[in-house]
Amino acid sequence: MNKKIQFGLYTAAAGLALFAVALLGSGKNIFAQMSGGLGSSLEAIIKARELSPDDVEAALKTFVPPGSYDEYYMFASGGQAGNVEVFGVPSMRLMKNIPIFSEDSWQGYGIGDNETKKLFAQGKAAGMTQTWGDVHHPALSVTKGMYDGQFLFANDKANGRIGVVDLRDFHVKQIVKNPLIATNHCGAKLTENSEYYVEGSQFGTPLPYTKFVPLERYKEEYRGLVTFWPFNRAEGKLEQSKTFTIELPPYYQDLGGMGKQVSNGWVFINTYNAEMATPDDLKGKPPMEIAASQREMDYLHIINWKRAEELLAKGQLKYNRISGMRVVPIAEAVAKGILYQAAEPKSPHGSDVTPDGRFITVSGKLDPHVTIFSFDKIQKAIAAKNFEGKDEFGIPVLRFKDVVEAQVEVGLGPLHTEYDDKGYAYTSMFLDSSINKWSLDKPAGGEKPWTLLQSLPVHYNTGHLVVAGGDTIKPYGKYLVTLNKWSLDRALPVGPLHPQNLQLIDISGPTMKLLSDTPVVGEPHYAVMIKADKLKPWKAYPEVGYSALERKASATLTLPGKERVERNGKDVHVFMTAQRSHFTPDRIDLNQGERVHLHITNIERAEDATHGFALSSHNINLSIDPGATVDVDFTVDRSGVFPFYCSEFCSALHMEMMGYLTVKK
Ligand code: K7E
Ligand code: CUA
Repeated sequence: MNKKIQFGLYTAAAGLALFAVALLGSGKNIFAQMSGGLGSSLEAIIKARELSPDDVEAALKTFVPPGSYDEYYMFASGGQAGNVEVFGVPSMRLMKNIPIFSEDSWQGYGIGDNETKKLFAQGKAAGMTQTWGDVHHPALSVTKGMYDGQFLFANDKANGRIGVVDLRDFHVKQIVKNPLIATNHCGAKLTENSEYYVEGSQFGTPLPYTKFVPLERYKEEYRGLVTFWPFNRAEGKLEQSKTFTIELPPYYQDLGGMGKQVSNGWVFINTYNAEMATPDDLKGKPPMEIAASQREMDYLHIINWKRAEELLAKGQLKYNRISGMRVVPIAEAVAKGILYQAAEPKSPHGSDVTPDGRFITVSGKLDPHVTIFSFDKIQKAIAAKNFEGKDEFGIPVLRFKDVVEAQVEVGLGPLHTEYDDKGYAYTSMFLDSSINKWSLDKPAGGEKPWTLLQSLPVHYNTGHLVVAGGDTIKPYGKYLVTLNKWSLDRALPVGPLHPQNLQLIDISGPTMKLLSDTPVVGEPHYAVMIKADKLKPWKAYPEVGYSALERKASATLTLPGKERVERNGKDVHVFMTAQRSHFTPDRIDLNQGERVHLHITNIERAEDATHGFALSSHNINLSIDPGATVDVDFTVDRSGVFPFYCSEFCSALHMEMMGYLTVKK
């Protein structure tokens, strides 16, 4: 549309919008200041910036005035960057990076400190320390099916690991490695009260993956699995010794939907590559992407984890110990009524349970439909033992027509589905580059059930999408963010590697409306959005040097006046404090070959008074929050004079906050 005509149309629409804002505003009379509607200066800005009525409306809906807060936190996976990024919604301002599997020198994460070394050591894969990860699915802890704002979990698909973040300080508390599998994917879901974190494998491997078995024995000896990790909330830890694992066929496990409410106790994991194709193109095998897409149907695993838990507790479930993990064989899971399957359309992705737990939506990447399974029908078919047969592993397969409630033709490349608070579903369409809204069985607006209602173009190639609270039993609705894989022309060019693109969409009305674009770095997969008031992060560690977190603070805490250097043979312990604008001690004299243990306590109590500790030429940078103690051990193996300084601009005399570490040959 011609911008001038648009501008003409503008006055009515935006005038109304502003009027609404004025009415809703907290008593501030915007109108009075605008003398007769819009105000000439506002009109001039709109004209100069060539804004359309929709642009102005979007701006009004997303603008968060300086000093004001956003309504929601969004935690978005950073993909190969190995982190989770924290955004405010609706402004989409980036507020924090939470490094989990990768280093972050700003936060001194993995840049010399002992705590990260310990975390990375917990997360070794095949005996090797990994300093990156591929985060796909962040998940928030839940209580009675609702986000409680206490913990954040994230999986590392590349190395089969899980990180646990404490949302009191936004620090990683634990990284666990599943010793059975190389890669994971469908985890990132918690049971209704965070009893378990549920981790599913991705690519089939021998169990454990560190055992060599040739690919020729794929069907016989390769397997997938689902591991249930009990979560000890008081400790903030997943307990490896209490896990149980159910062995699954070596189809590629994709995504898991946790049962909710009526279906609590069950998990639904879709799979692809039911063909069990393995790659070998130089020997003329068909390409994997073709070989793994031959069959019309794949399998949805339907797992009664509650029953497995109960039988285990009673000693009535047989398992093998593999790499210290309790692994229930497929045959045992089938015999005890724990594992079933349903046929599902070709190459599915997404397995998303509705908030009431009655339906499970699965998207066929190569099928233009989303398929909605009915939990009730699944239960009835299981009770009636109404199976069409078994798969190659003896797992009963439910008849597709017996368990499907509906199929909605949504278009090309459906991936993930989330739900709002009004009976609608939203599916991300990778190939069509759109978000498609459709009705569940009882849409609030009275539309026909199971019907496509709107397709909103997004830019471009959406992967996941998130509705505020979309993963809970009572979504908040209101906003949806689509996490797009390609940005193409949506941001200033920055070289051949483009940013990814997050787009904020208003879903509060009968039709979806695009509000904003936010280019981001790192590939976003899933994200979760929680009401801001659910989080109560600490402003400083509760007591100087002591926190509930494992910082060994009590052992190495240094209080003012107690600073000292203790020598014990070649070990030199330096108990140091940091306070605006001084390190005490600020001179450390060492001999080459000595082993230094720095214990630095930030004795500030003031909010935001973080100090850094950068030591030249030693690959060390620490970030020491108020009240925290950070430890670092290293051997001085080179002589020289090495200044250290505070790397956080903390005060007017910050530049003077420094010292020397000297090493005599
Ligand atoms: Cu669709 Cu790993 Cu959740 Cu990415 S997965 S998009
Ligand atoms: Cu402390 Cu700068």
